[in-house]
Amino acid sequence: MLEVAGPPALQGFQHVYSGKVRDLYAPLDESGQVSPDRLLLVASDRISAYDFILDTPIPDKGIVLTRLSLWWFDQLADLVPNHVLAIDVPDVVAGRAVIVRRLEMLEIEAVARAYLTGGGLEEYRASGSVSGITLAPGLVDGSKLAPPIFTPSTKAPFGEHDRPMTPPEVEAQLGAELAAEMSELTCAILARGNEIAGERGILIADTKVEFGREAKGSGSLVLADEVLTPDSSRFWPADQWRPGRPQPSYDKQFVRDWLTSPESGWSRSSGEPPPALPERIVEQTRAKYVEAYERLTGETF
Ligand code: Q0Z
Repeated sequence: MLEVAGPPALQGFQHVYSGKVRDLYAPLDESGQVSPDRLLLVASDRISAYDFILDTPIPDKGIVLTRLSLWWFDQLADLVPNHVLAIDVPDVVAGRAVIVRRLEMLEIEAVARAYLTGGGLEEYRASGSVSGITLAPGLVDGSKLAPPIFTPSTKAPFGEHDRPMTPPEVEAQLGAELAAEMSELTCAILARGNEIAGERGILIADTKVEFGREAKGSGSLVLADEVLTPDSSRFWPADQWRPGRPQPSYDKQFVRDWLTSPESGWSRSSGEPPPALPERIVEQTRAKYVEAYERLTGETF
């Protein structure tokens, strides 16, 4: 079995866990003990499409997304505290890693939707509602939902899909007070995100955030993980938004179009992993990540 390079060994850190595109490490102290209160979160250049991790990395993607998350944490600082402690990290992961506060994570994917698509659209078509919220009739793929709605899901084991949760399920797990706080914060984060992104030609259809707490069973919510990146959110080019059809993806459209074109020789239904991307598609995709970063932040990458 051919495997892509695993997470790099980092001097002074112990590898804890790898997700699809990011790696988690625990800092070691002078005596080699694992730090109980900090983690190192590393964003790789890996990219996923159609539920596969592609063999071809996108150069600088990890840096771009890390810098974008850090920028959003600042934009959201008056709404919610976050887990970031420091950005002085080992040279091999410079720019694409952050030292974060180790939190007690809540086992719920906090999702908010400002536009209807994907799993939310499927649920609406089947039942007229999403996560227990009845929506107006006649909505289509890409319809705007104002204000955004909270559509939480269970954290599925690696490789499985998350399952939608109803409000009573969330309340049973968190209690009414924390459930309300999670719902309000998640929607406020997406609303703030769209206020800012909308002025800069980008719509954020939906987003997934993760929350933790300082200590188990106590304290209010802290925003963890990444925030409002193209990996955790659907970014759409605002000038191409046409409700009633699938919207083009800001970041992944070149990858999707090439993979589903005859040129790739790949079929989504084949069960085969997708082929390596041509250099042209890699370059176009890298440019879209950089463009999103530059448009949103107003900074040059
Ligand atoms: C995040 C994940 C992965 C990246 C655990 N501040 C925190 N405290 C405790 N746990 C986490 C965080 Cl961010 C935490 N994840 C998801 C997995 C790479 C993020 F492999 N898991």
